[in-house]
Amino acid sequence: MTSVILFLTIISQLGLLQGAVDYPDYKDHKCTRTCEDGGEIMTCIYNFTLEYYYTLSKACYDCPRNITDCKRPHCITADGVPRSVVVVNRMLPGPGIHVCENDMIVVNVKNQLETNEGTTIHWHGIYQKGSQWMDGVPMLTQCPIPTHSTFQYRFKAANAGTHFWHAHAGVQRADGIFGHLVVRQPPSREVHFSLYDKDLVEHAVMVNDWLNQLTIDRFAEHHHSDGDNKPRLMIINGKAAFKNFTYDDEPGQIYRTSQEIFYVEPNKRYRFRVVSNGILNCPLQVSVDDHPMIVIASDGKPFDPIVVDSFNIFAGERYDFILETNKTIGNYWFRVRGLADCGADQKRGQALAIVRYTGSLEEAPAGATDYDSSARGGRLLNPWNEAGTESKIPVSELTAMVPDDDSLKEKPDKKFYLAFDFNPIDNFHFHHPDLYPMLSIVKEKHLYSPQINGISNMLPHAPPLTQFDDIPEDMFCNTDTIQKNCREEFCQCVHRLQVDLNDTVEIIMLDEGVTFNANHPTHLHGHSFRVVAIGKLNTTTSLEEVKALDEGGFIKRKLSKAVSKDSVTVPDGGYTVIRFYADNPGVWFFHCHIEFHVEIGMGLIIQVGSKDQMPRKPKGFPTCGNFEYSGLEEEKEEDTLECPESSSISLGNERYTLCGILTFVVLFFFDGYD
Ligand SMILES: *[C@@H]1O[C@H](CO)[C@@H](O)[C@H](O)[C@H]1NC(C)=O
Ligand SMILES: *[C@@H]1O[C@H](CO)[C@@H](O)[C@H](O)[C@H]1NC(C)=O
Ligand SMILES: *[C@@H]1O[C@H](CO)[C@@H](O)[C@H](O)[C@H]1NC(C)=O
Ligand SMILES: *[C@@H]1O[C@H](CO)[C@@H](O)[C@H](O)[C@H]1NC(C)=O
Ligand SMILES: *[C@@H]1O[C@H](CO)[C@@H](O)[C@H](O)[C@H]1NC(C)=O
Ligand SMILES: *[C@@H]1O[C@H](CO)[C@@H](O)[C@H](O)[C@H]1NC(C)=O
Ligand SMILES: [Cu+2]
Repeated sequence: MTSVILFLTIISQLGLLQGAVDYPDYKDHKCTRTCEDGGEIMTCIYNFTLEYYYTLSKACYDCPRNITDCKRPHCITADGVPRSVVVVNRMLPGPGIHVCENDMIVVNVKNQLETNEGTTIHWHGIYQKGSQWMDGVPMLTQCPIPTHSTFQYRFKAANAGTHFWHAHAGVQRADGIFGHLVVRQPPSREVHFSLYDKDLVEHAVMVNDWLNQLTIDRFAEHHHSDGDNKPRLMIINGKAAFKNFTYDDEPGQIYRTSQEIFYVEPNKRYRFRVVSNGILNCPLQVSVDDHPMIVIASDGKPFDPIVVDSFNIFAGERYDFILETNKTIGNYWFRVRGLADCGADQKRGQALAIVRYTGSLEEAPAGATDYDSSARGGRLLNPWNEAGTESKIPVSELTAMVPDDDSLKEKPDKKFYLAFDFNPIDNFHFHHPDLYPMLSIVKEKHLYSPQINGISNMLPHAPPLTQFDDIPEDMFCNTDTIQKNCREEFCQCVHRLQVDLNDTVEIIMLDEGVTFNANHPTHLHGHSFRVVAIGKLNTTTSLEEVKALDEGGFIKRKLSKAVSKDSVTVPDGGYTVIRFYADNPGVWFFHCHIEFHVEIGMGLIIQVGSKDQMPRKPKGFPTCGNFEYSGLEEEKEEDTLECPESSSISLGNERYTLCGILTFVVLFFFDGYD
């Protein structure tokens, strides 16, 4: 017996047993703790293993007939519909990272994707000042992490708030590579500390629309044929009770996978932290039956509390609210209702979770569960494509609780107009100009290209942040440099805006709104920005109209206490004006957070500072790029040059060059220790 234990100890120390079981959920991670004034700063290490996986896998045994089985480790239920997923540590969402301000976060990302895809992880909301190469945008800030290899992310949790992490490569984010990232503050640093009693890990809420198949299947069908881009439901913390399961031996009995339950005690004030990992164009209306919400922060930045009945959250945004549990002890629906491409004219998608008071029965809440019943009336924060009113409050009207800074000075140093829309252009990725141009096929198969100023962004073959000199200058373009007429010809390049370090930058984003009633939730990496104006003009608008309004002084900016965020939507037929202070040198992605839009070019990069102002990357940082075998001729020449003719020998009909063989052996040997 002792020798068996000894033997096992030895092999586990050698690491031979670990690989098989290493999918930690980090629910008891030592860094998940109450943040105290003067508390210790910690280094928080996580191992992420990325894999293709499956919902309702063999790990689920008899789920959902036996609901206890659904809670087994590695059992991912999602909405109950079996499908392939891409996940971290066999969880959905992946492991939550909960740390205190200024902790050091270290994540070893191991790419085990069987498809040999590259990957990266973006820490959405962390500015990465001083660790720019950890931002996780493939081909901008780093090379994609190849399969079978591990990349170590290491950065300080320097800015507090409700954030999240997600894959930034391909559409992996839409298939399950996402999780919470919450950076809490000690009481003296948290301005809203006195407003709530509890700020629990389990009250971090991740909401997103969810497909019933791998996103790349839907992507290909939508872009190359007539497949839709309309999800039918959402998941809350990876769960929804959607599919009905029946069994022959229990006729009439329906089983479903579980929905999320938030447990609360009566007469307490709870801080909820809601994150949207929205994938397609599905803004989400969030509400809790019978309870008002006191919204206190967005994207990690506090503002004067605002009491509403519901708020909308767009892809990439976060909202923190306080729920006071002063109602009758019972169960209440926590509702997430889809709008736009998930809305009333589409598949009417929603998701429900339960807020359960201690002392209430384990039963479903009383309220009706149909889509229309989830349309909460009353006061709404962050309306979708509607002008602001007394009861529909745009985020530009919030009052920031972070001090005013240089971003709010009267006159910005740089100003850009960015016109978003879907353009009817023969985008040669989806419309062959001779074989199937837009004009020759049925309307359902037209691909309207989501573009900014008529340009489709593409990624270079190497990341400019860490391999600046490998990108030829003529790969970059923007409205000022492009030579073509992009209304007639398809324009594609590495779309880049350049600003100087310490510039105050103003960006006037507008959505011309000609093709669809859409909107574009836009996210800036590396900085927060102030939202100084939002306006909905009409069903459509144009760059010229917005410019004229602006020049006429009709776009009023809020230059004092404007809300600070890093993600905001641009209303269809309207504008959103943001300001940021460019104090973080680097190459930062600025993009629509709708997966199908950014994936085919609705984004651009903002280069802050010149090449020599960029931070120095860590020693040995991986590189990548094109390879062309230009050395073949030279090598041949070298081989033959040094080879005396006399060393050729004949064996039967073949002639061998002894010298060539020797060279080969030497090269091979040399390879061994290079
Ligand atoms: C990460 O994995 C390594 C082995 O690959 C192990 O030694 C280490 O303890 C793990 N760390 C955590 C935090 O899980
Ligand atoms: C349900 O599953 C649990 C383990 O997940 C098991 O302990 C229990 O016996 C099962 N119940 C039934 C009725 O099979
Ligand atoms: C599941 O069954 C309920 C009736 O119990 C029905 O209202 C619902 O539409 C069904 N859901 C699906 C996805 O078929
Ligand atoms: C319950 O809480 C809400 C939100 O904080 C508050 O407006 C309301 O006055 C409270 N009701 C009672 C009866 O205390
Ligand atoms: C930018 O501002 C920082 C902080 O105020 C200052 O240290 C730095 O020298 C400035 N750099 C440039 C290029 O203006
Ligand atoms: C809104 O658009 C319609 C149709 O293009 C136009 O007739 C109307 O004048 C516009 N309204 C405003 C306020 O610009
Ligand atoms: Cu978009």
